[in-house]
Amino acid sequence: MKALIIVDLQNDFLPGGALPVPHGDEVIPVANELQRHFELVLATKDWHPPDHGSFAANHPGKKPGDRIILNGIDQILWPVHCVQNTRGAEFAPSFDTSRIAHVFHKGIERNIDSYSTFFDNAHRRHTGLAHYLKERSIKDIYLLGLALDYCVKDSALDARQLGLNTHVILDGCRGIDLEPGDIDRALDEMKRVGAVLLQSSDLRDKS
Ligand code: VGL
Ligand code: ZN
Repeated sequence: MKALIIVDLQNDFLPGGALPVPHGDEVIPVANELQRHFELVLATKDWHPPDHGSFAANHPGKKPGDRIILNGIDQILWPVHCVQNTRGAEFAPSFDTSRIAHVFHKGIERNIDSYSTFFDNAHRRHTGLAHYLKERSIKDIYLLGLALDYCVKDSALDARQLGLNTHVILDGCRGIDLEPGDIDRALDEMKRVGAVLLQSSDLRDKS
């Protein structure tokens, strides 16, 4: 069986949100339409406590985009975003969530960020997704969502390390490009580890 994993389609990552991914809203119709090609649909949420260490506001004198060492690990500082149980952390209203079997949460611990939907950035804690897939003998995953150069990329890299056949649906993703070229570098990195990059039309033609 193959699983569709929809990454972080939350208000704060959409235009008008706290950490908007440019054109992030354009992936919602793709996410909605593609679900019927999959028996299993999973989703993730960035889900931070208010005192999360990735927020610039929690480091006096720092601003979004600055880099610090957080708990021994390189960390980019972001605006306050996706705070647990706030509107910014909710799924986008136009995102069809009716077929989502399970939502995996990440970024819950104050002292460590988590871009990947599998592990935190130090690879110490897992979200439960790897175990969930293994229990169901799912080896083929299809990722889409936000942001291509952070959460989608890191999820694809971890998925490859776990030995999963990993596909990234490019027209279902948008990136931040904090440093110009970040998106292109993310595509190169994912290709290098053997992730398959494709378009949603490739899936529609087949089923
Ligand atoms: C993400 C930046 C900060 C993501 C999460 O999900 O791509 N990016 N937190
Ligand atoms: Zn975050």
